[in-house]
Amino acid sequence: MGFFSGLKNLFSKNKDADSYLSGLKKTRSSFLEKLKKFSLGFSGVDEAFLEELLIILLESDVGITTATKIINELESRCHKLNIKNYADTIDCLIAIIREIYGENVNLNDQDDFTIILMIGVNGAGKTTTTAKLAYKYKNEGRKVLLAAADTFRAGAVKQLAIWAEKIGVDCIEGNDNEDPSSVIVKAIREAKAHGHNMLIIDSAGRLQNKVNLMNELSKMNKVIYKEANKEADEVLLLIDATTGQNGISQAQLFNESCKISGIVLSKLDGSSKGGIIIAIKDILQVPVKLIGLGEKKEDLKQFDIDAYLYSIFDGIINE
Ligand SMILES: Nc1nc2c(ncn2[C@@H]2O[C@H](COP(=O)(O)OP(=O)(O)OP(=O)(O)O)[C@@H](O)[C@H]2O)c(=O)[nH]1
Ligand SMILES: [Mg+2]
Repeated sequence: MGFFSGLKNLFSKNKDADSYLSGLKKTRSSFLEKLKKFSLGFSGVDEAFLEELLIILLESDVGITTATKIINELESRCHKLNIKNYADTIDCLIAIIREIYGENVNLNDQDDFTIILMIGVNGAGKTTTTAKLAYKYKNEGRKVLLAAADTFRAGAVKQLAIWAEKIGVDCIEGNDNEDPSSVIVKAIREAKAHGHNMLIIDSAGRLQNKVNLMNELSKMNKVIYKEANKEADEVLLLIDATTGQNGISQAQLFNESCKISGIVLSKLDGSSKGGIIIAIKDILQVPVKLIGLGEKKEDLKQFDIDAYLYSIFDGIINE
């Protein structure tokens, strides 16, 4: 059984299969379009093929370091295994990408009082994802409290408060220009007083190169530690999938001021360049834990590398 057949088998049992297929439609058709020309007149894994494949990987935001690693491994493996036809070459390519990514890592959300902090640049999807997570955990029977700690952007607190009302969860609303750390303190005290077992903190958008704003993040982390006697269970960095390679430097710089535990890749439905997932994991060793596949509250899915690869490569190999 080829590697891709194994993925297909796993995919048929995945409850999010339809969402993956429709959410990754753009990435898939862009990939199919580009790889299609290889299937006709394929003459083996030669220099011209590898060069063109490298370009396709770069165009999909895999990044030069990771793309080169994939290409080198493909060349040596196809040579070693004497792979000569198109289908086996693509099968081998998918297996290599899967190996480079590694295993799926679930959200660390089992604590009796779970704290999740959302961070990221402006407009990346923090507030929407906070709401989507609140919806998910409410459905799982958790008592959810949201902390609207974006006191910086006008209307940001209201935006989350409206979501909270729609979903039916509690929300601590910061006042305009209030220190976000003070909103966090209030929220942790509220959660402890009223038995909330899931606190999700939405924070203001910040550029990764603005030192003061990045320092504010470390302060927020310290306050969490002081009030809750533990670090946040998850510090999730939101990256907009349409951002491109800048997402890598965002992840690098955010990780320096505030240890990130996972990435949420938002707006994957609007992007044809899902390759950034592989690059981030390979370069920073930070796993992608969630993906955003739309604007609605149910459009957040747990990231699954097998489902992701299947959805991107579906239709490329005729089995
Ligand atoms: N298509 C699509 N749109 C999304 C997704 N996630 C967020 N959005 C949209 O992206 C826009 C920005 O989302 P927000 O959640 O407000 O982003 P933010 O990071 O909180 O923004 P700031 O608070 O301004 O920094 C909104 O219009 C969302 O509806 C997604 O997965 N898919
Ligand atoms: Mg926001």
